[in-house]
Amino acid sequence: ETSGPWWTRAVVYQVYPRSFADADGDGIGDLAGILGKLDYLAELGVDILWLSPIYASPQKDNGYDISDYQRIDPVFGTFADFDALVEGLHARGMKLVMDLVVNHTSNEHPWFLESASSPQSPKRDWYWWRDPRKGFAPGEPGAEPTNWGSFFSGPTWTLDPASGQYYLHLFAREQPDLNWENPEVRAAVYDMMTWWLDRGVDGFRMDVVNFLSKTLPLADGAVPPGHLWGDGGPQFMSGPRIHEFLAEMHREVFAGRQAELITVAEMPGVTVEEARLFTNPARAEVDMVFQFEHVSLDQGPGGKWDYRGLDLRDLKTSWNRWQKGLAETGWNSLYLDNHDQPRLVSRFGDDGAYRYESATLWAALLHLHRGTPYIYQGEELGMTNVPFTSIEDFRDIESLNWYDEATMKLGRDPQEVLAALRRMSRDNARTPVQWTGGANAGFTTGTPWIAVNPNYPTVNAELDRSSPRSVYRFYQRLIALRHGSAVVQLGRFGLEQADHPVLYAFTRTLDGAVLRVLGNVSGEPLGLPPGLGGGTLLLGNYGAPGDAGTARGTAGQGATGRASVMEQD
Ligand code: ISL
Repeated sequence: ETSGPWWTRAVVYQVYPRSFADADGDGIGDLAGILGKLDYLAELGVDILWLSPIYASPQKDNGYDISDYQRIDPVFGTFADFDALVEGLHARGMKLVMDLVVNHTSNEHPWFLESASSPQSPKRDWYWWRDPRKGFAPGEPGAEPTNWGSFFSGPTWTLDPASGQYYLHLFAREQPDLNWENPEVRAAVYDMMTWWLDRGVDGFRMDVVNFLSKTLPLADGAVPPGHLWGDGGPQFMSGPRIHEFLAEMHREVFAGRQAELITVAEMPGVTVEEARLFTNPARAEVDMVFQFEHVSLDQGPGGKWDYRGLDLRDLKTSWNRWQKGLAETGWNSLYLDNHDQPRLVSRFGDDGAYRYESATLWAALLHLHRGTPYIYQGEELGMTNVPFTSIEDFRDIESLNWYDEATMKLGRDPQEVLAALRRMSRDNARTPVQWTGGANAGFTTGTPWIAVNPNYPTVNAELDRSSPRSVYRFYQRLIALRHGSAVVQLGRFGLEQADHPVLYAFTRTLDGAVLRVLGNVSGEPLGLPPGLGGGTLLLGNYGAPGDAGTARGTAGQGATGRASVMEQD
């Protein structure tokens, strides 16, 4: 078998529309802005554009709080812009994947307004309404129906004073959870999805889709040390009906469609064993999952604000397990960056003197695993974390809520909280894409909604793409390599040197062809262990790009941040 489903050959590019390109000068990126960059994306070679939410939204969580699934938020444009985007992508041989956010809606969605209007509302049961805890009056401290903490700080329950009942929200209070137990909710979502497919979209990235099924009855979770609230995760991650819901969604929405579609399930907390079930083609649930194990390895027990640094061996162990676990059945998504993560070159590499080497090294390691790679806007330019100086610089609801809770309720030192935000805040990924060295990095003619990273005069697309040391050109070559190579698409993964603290080495093997990938993930030159150096260099980040295919066995002198992709003779 030397050819898998079409998406085994594909590379995905994620656009966070608010921060990508602003065509109308209001300081917020828009669909027309994306349309103007399609040639940039086509030249990069990506196959699929995943568009973060553009639906009508109060924008409390930058569009992950949707008030109408079948309208475009005016801040992003119109349906005419949207149709032009679909057409422009398809004309260039690219596909469009939409974000599907159906664990929750906005609290301004008409479904929620109706649900909240009265306990007798026919839509009351579309959301999770509960009485206060037994023995407690509404609003009394501790009266929340469960002790769960929200992903965005505070409790997962908000009181509706009129009815005396609470509603559930795993995220912000403006993001009430839909009740997927109710078949009317599921039918309404499937209709909406069908409507978008009929409009020409090619699939969905499904936001926190393993949270849809909750374990009943809802019950308290353990309170981790140093926390205010309990962990509800075990009660809503991959709950009892999740496979049933996803199989039903597949049947109702995707089955029988002729087009080449794709479904990507974002699943915080998912295990390899569960992922194999979710992505087993025979079960017809989803095509691939987005898992989080590898982006949690640099954190302590306190979670994302408790940064400890990455031990490369932990990453190798984790990725190896996922590669092996989904080798025969199922499929991996490969990512290091997205709109919820800090920038990879700052997080895992050196964003100063060795920025080019770090960015390309991590790109090579990531893209040459078995799975579908994802590039997050700006990653292909080696964009970095941002030197935010004050809490006023941040916009992200998760970051702002945590700052308040940590400083006001937990008594943490504001400077320490700020330092943790600077390292891990989602806003690191959300500053405008740096297109040029001109005003506002060429992102907008107006005032950007969040400040541009001050390094834009030296880090921008114009400069990068005309440099001999171009991160963009390296991604271009990685993508071309995947397109032309069955070994990259489907080869068996073999980890080498598992215990080496700074060398990441692996092979991909298919029908006798062997590809070897070597990366020196350190700031020091590195001698290679015997037996790893031979072969023809297909791609490397040292030496001129023209060396690819000619230089032989040069990885042996491995230098700082060096990556080499060799074809074994
Ligand atoms: O970034 C996180 C907080 O540390 C994650 O827990 C994140 O919230 C989780 O991955 C779910 O993310 C998705 O759903 C959220 C939205 O804010 C994120 O942007 C989205 O990717 C709620 O819709």
